[in-house]
Amino acid sequence: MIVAEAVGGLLAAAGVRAAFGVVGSGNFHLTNALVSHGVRFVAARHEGGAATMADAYARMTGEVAVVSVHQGPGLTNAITGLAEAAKSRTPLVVLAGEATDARSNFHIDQDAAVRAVGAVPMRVSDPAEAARHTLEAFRVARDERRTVVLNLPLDVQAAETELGGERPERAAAAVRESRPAAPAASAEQLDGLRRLLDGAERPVFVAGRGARHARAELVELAERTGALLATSAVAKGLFRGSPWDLDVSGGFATPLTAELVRGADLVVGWGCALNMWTTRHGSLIGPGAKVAQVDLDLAAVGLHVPADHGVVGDVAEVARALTAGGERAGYRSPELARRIREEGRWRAVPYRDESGGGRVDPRTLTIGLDDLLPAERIVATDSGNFMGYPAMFLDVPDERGFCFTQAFQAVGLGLATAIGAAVARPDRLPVAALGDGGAFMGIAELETVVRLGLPMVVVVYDDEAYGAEVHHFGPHGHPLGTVRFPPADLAAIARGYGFAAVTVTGPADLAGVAEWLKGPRERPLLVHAKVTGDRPSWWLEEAFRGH
Ligand SMILES: Cc1ncc(C[n+]2csc(CCOP(=O)(O)OP(=O)(O)O)c2C)c(N)n1
Ligand SMILES: [Mg+2]
Repeated sequence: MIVAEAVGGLLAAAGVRAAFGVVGSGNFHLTNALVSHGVRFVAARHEGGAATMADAYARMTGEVAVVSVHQGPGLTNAITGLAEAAKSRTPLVVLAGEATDARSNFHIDQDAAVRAVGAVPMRVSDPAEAARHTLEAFRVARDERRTVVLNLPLDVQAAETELGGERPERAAAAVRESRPAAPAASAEQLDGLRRLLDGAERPVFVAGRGARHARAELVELAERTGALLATSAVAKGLFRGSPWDLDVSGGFATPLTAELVRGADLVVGWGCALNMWTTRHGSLIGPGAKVAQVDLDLAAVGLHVPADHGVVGDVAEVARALTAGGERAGYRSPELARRIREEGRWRAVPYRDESGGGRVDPRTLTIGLDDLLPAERIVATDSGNFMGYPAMFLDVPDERGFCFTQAFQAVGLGLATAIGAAVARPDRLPVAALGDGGAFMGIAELETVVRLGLPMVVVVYDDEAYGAEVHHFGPHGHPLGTVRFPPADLAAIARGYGFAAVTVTGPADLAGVAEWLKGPRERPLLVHAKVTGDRPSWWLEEAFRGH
């Protein structure tokens, strides 16, 4: 057996179930070996798409996903998606062919390229060590939550190896079964947090990515301590169903949520960085409020806003350790329960519908879609001026109903995100919300949606512009010719790919979406929404402040 085949077999034995990639000569045998060992392989049309599909799949399943790319340009095409995954601590193993001979057209310094974006370069450098190197890459990805690029020099891939005997299989199974224990929080750190919770009149929990497995524990602790429950954007949906759910804290927060977080006397970040987005540059932390953070990583404590107290440990275990104790009403009152019920969602915030002249108000569009689309949905959004509309107005059933690949703030990842999420959750209707700029940037993957038979709804908020730039620079009188585009018939383009398509120029056109939903949904649907473009979003102004 050659090394390339052995590596694929080992990753399957370690528990990998899905791989995404673009196959060239340098990853052909690797990819076929994955497939022959039962791993599902999704062929993307661009490596950037493959990386983001894998990222989204890993986020929505909690599994390690594999990306498979050709040496050199196959890897560089994937780099933007890998930067997003690395920043988000998504566990990925990227199998990259490698031309080590500097005279090869395909040669680049692959270690330097991936290290530059925060991924971890590793290598199968010796056929005799292929099992050890491969399983170590898998272990680092899973247990250290890293995006690992496993370089596979072409000559090493082609070398014969003794692998395939019982020992490597057993080693892979051992890695599959092993789970290192999270660091146990110290009694002193736990006591400190208990004192803060027991002394707080108005505690708010803000749960992030590191809390997505800990809903039950946090709901119970919040019950005892009288805390209200919010999340960062990446954990949106975690507390759905609780009457004390404030939804997302930060740029997407409703006026009520912003008011209540700002009014807290204790904010506890649970597996949550409390970054500039989640705290609106710190402005959602009230002047006298105490801040505590619970995180696996000590370095996360106090990184973005000053923290009064840090607990290093697993969110669920820490919450469980604090659940016993006296009950407090805390921030919870019948009056607040009523306000959260009545004002706690963006839909309840009044606005004037500005649809007209052949264009639909993006708020009206999104509320209309929220009414029509089944509740069992999985929403992915691209980046841009439009992105708050789907993030704020489309409700999601739980934390696995929203996939937000925006740690790198790259435009163009939205469609691939929706594909990875759709592969992860075939039971949910996938919804991709894109701007026209992001739609054109990631457009190659429309073919992937059709080929995979995904019953996806792709909504394009088309303002014929890079609206983010228009709104940022327009008011200062700068020329905007570089960021405006002529109308493009995105519905026709989508039909060319094999989509069904509806053009929406006013609220009445949503009838076309209802029609599609009633049908067999054999083809995916693209909703080409010609949106009004005169309204800048203040959440994007927030983003520009962070540049
Ligand atoms: C890869 C990448 N290129 C450029 C940018 C800068 N940028 C931020 S928003 C934006 C416009 C996106 O346009 P569109 O998708 O139409 O959304 P809109 O802002 O119009 O709602 C651009 C070019 C970026 N963030 N990422
Ligand atoms: Mg646009």
